[in-house]
Amino acid sequence: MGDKRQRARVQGCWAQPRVRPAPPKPNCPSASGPAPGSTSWKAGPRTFEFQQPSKPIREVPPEKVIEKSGVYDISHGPSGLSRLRLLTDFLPQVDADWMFSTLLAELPWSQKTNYRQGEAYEEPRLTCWYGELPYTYSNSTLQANSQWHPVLSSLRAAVESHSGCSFNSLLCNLYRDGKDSIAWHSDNEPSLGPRPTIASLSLGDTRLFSLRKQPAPEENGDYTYVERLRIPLSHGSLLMMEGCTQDDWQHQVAKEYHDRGPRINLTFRTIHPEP
Ligand SMILES: O=C(O)CCC(=O)C(=O)O
Repeated sequence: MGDKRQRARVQGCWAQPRVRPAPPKPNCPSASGPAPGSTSWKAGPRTFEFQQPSKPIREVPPEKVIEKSGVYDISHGPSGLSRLRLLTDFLPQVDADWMFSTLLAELPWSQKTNYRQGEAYEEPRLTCWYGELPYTYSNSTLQANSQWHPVLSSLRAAVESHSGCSFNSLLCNLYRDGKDSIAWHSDNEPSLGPRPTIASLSLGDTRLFSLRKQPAPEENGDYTYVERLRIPLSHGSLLMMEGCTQDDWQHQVAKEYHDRGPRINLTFRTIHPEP
């Protein structure tokens, strides 16, 4: 095959002489050409001058994911060390299974009403509280309740012996489906005392537990550039939040827009009498 013919085949068609087609005529002159009477269009090739941005370009830090058991020092300031400990298989699967169905059926779940700027709203989840003292957050109080369910007492003993910490109270959360959630917050009520250790045990469907660092004062409450972490909390896992985690970070369980089954979260805490 002649060289010319082969070249034309390779190009995918029987090539015509290579004449560049005329650009299509604009159907909206004002959008693609100069305004009538404008002179700048005729002034010759346009030049672009690089302008140094007045502010340095800031990158949003990529979200980190913690999935494996381990000890994670997530920050060293400004208040001090913030540490997480994750144990994905704290409970054997068979125990996690029967404990989940027992607690789902037998705990006195109810929906709490909170107040923000004097306005009442229902929490998007169910809760119940155990402890000798009441617990107040979001301007409403869960009354003291010393009638610990036997499964909760045995879980408290297991968490205490694993962690070496003691806990006198327990907040139970039930997320009925993916639409139930808990918004960004820190567990920093005065009754929890300084630098509280909180042990969070999960049963049921996996939900994403997110953390975001508190912004520096000069950010004026803008969380755009803060560090973020995501931890899928699975059936039978234990997450300990320690040190300054409640001072320097917030956490949430966001709504999820795909099918999620029920999940129970047990957060063991120590409550101190308020002055
Ligand atoms: O459900 C969870 O994993 C988090 C619960 C929580 O943030 C809380 O009880 O303060």
